[in-house]
Amino acid sequence: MAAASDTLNFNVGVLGHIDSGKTALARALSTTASTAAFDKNPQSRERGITLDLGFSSFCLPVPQHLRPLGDYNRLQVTLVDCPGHASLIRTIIGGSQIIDLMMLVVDVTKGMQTQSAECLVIGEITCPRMVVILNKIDLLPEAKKQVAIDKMMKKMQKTLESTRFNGCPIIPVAAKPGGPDAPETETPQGISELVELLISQTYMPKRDPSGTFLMAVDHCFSIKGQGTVMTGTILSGSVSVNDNVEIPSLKVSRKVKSMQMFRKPVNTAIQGDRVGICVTQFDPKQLERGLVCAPDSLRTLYAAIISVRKIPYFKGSVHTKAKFHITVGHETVMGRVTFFSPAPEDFESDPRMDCFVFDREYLYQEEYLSQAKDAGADRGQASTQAEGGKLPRQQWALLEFEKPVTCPKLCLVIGSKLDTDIHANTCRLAFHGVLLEGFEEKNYAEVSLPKLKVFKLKHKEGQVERVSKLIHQYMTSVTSV
Ligand SMILES: Nc1nc2c(ncn2[C@@H]2O[C@H](COP(=O)(O)OP(=O)(O)OP(=O)(O)O)[C@@H](O)[C@H]2O)c(=O)[nH]1
Ligand SMILES: [Mg+2]
Repeated sequence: MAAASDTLNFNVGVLGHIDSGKTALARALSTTASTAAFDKNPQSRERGITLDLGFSSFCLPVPQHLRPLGDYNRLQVTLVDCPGHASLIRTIIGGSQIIDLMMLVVDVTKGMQTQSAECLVIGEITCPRMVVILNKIDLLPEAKKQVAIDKMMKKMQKTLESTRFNGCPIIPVAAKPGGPDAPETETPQGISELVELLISQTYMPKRDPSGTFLMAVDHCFSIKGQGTVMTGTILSGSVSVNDNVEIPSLKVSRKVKSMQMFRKPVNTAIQGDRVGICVTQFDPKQLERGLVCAPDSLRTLYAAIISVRKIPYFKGSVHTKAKFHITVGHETVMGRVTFFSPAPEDFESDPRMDCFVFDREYLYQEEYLSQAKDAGADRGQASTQAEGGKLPRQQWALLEFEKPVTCPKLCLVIGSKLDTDIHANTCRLAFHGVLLEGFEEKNYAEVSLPKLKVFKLKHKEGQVERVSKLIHQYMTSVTSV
């Protein structure tokens, strides 16, 4: 039985606008990588098997630059083919949280489109590395092909300049030359080069087996006489045969009977691995997607405090009391936000991303504080800049969920306006953050929030005055600043 550790699994997300060719690219990559490009290495030619719609893999020899970093015999690249349709953005956000590298697929004849931009934003929040794929180069007229590719490359470089992916590689390909009606024998273009590029972009991802076990399940089915199989990606910790795991949404625990990684039995799997775990029987229809975890390791929250940042591309307002779709880890619910900042004397304090400090006093904000250019000013309203134009180094939001969410500690939070018209050509993602504190009590407003000291300032003829008005039924307004 193979130990999990001889294979380094590297997860590559395939994201982009609808119809940009993500699925065609994933298909071309798995085929090319497992045949032509690596004919000389018979052991590495092994073809990955799709575990679930959207997942495929191929194996490569461990690249030179990773060899000194671990005792692995092979590198398994798992492609996570995300949907492109705007309505499936929750799935895309889920997918983006399990990847080590993102391939942003752009139709070379169209350039950046609305959902390509949203994927870029999601990548900036969740993923350290990116490669841009300019697909469908076969559609460019032969005589002008190179010029058109160069032009689009320049345009993309410009777009990426202001992002964390400034200078990231851009590569032209044709994943399915001729489109849907072309014969399957038509060879994709640029795929071997892309495989080489992906190899050069791999790095040693965080693979820590010591954390608490948590896995994002994307598929669930039963095998007669054996049990129920859940396939997914391990987000943290490790799992072994005979462990007990909990399915929090069903409030049940089950014993792990056996496990497989791409059809090979394994005894144990760790963070980043893509695995199928077979547990004692339960009805697979009850869990299509969701989380499995170590028993009693997740909490179910009615409200939370997050460290928050606005997404600069979001054009709408980000106001206290507004409702957003809030993705907490892998779940999305409606919730109401209340923004608050440090007291002015604490604006320069170092951000704390690991916990929330209750014994300080905070300042209530009607709106997320941002630079005039992306705040109220460009909507013709008064800017929400703080006194003297200074911005605090950290801001927070209280989130109150319409229904409780189950999530791990310090998980990713994304707030979005998913009810925006998907044809409106605008970024629907409004803010993101890290969950610092959760409230598990249904009556959190009475039992927990009184210890949160948020108070309000009143602006009058340029003066800051103390007000003694309760800003929320539970928020106290006790001291002057
Ligand atoms: N001409 C040409 N057509 C392509 C190429 N790649 C994909 N297509 C076609 O583009 C269409 C969309 O391709 P898909 O791979 O399904 O696109 P997708 O990005 O996975 O789409 P969604 O998953 O729905 O977002 C199909 O008709 C493909 O045949 C290419 O390189 N050249
Ligand atoms: Mg697709």
